[in-house]
Amino acid sequence: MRSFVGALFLGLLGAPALAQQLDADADGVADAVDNCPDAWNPDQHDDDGDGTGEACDTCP
Ligand SMILES: [Ca+2]
Ligand SMILES: [Ca+2]
Repeated sequence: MRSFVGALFLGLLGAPALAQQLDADADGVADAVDNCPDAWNPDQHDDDGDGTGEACDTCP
């Protein structure tokens, strides 16, 4: 019973944790917090501070 509860607990926590770890551009910054989720920009530079990284900002 204990292992069943443990598995259920991990299952509930595992799905959102996995979503947070998705990293479409493989720059090491998870999509959930990446300011350019589809552009490789591990430095996350955003000089104008509009929340969109330089790597994908159409109006930097
Ligand atoms: Ca990323
Ligand atoms: Ca920007």
